[in-house]
Order: sequence, then structure tokens, then C-alpha cells
Amino acid sequence: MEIEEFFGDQFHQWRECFRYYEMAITELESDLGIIDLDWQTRLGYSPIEHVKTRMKTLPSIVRKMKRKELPLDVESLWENVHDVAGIRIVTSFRDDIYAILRHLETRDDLKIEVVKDYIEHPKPSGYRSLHLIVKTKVYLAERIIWVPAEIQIRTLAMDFWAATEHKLQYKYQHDVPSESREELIEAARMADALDTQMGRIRHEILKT
Ligand code: 0O2
Repeated sequence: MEIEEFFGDQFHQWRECFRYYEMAITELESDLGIIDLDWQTRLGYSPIEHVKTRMKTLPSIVRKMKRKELPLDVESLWENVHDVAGIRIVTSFRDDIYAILRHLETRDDLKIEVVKDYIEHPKPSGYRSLHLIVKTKVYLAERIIWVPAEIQIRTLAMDFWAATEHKLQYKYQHDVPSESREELIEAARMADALDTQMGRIRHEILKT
């Protein structure tokens, strides 16, 4: 089926909505680039290791809306699906995650609506990350809009685990045998232990 046919007379509204998500990603990526530079300039160290952006794909959006039994229209997308625009901030150390959160909390161009701490409370799969559902301020030519986005903040170790596990399990859970699932949970604990150890080493070095 052609995309235009799928969205029917809402096609233009969906397209407009997607542009707003793209603008939010551009805005967030640029803001984070500036903070990164500022931290490096002033402190010689930035908690941001790197940033990755992604737009949720249309099939993934439709799957999520169907799973949540939402009407497939633009208003419902805007109100209920908060991760169409996605930003992932990767850090070296676990403490850096919370340093970034503290910074984001001070900004008046960002409203943090929900904080999901999967580090304090990992998912049963072993997944660890800090998720923020935010609204980001976007200046259009003639008005200001607040666009929903999801910010995921995690260490390199958490990111390595999540990216690898995603390939093996997340979308195809039924294919992964239970022993492998256990091993993945164990691998997530090892990644967490590595974060703890690196944090401890950093602390020792900073003390000297
Ligand atoms: P993609 O490709 O990243 O878009 P909610 O909106 O709260 O009702 P949702 O969206 O399931 O429900 O929220 P959640 O669980 O807080 O965040 C989902 C996202 O977190 C996923 O996005 C993944 O990016 C990541 N994630 C959550 N659990 C796992 C896990 O067990 N393993 C891995 N590797 N990643 C996980 P999407 O939409 O699934 O995919």
C-alpha cells in the first residue's frame, strides 16, 4: 500500500508532524553539542562521550500504536507516542549520566515530563539506561511549539550491552533460548560491574 493511501486525508498532517520531530532532534543535537563544547572549554572534560539521534520508523510507530490500541491518527500520535524523536547520550562513567540529568533539569527550553531510571531499576532483560520523556522548545518562524522526544542516557558499557542484546533478543524475544537469556542478564551485570570499577578508578585518580 502506498504511504499516501495508508494515511488518507491526514497525509499532510502526518508529514507536518514528522517535520516537527525532525526539528526537535536538530534542536536537541545542537544544544547538546554546545553544552559538550562548553564543558570541554571550561572544565577540560565533558560528561558527553557521544550523541546519537534517530527517528522512529513508520512501521515501528504503527506497531506501537496498534499494541497500545491507539487510534491511528496524528492527534493520538502526538499525545501518546513520546519516542518518535529519539536522542541517545552516551557517557564514559555512570556519574556522568546524572550530571547530564542535573544540567538538563536547569534548562528552560526543555520540560522533563517523565524520568525512567532503568539503572536504579533495571528491566528484567538486564537493560540499564536513564530515559527521559521531554518536551523540547522549537522556534518556528511565527510561533513556538513544544515537541515530545525521548532522551536515553547511558554509559558506553550499557550501550555496548544494549546494542548487542538488541540484535540478539529485543525484537525477537521468542527466538532466544532461556539459557541465553540468563547469560545476557549475567552479561548486563558484568557491564554494570565494569561501570562500578571504572567509576572507582576515576575517583581514586581524581583524589591524587
Ligand atoms: P527503538 O528502535 O529504540 O525505537 P512506553 O512508551 O513507556 O509505554 P516503551 O516505549 O516500551 O513503552 O518504553 P521503554 O521500555 O521505557 O523504552 C523503550 C526503548 O528502550 C526501546 O525502544 C529501546 O530503545 C530501549 N529498551 C527497552 N528495553 C530494552 C531491552 O530490554 N533491551 C534493549 N536493547 N533495549 C531496550 P524501541 O521502541 O523498542 O526500539
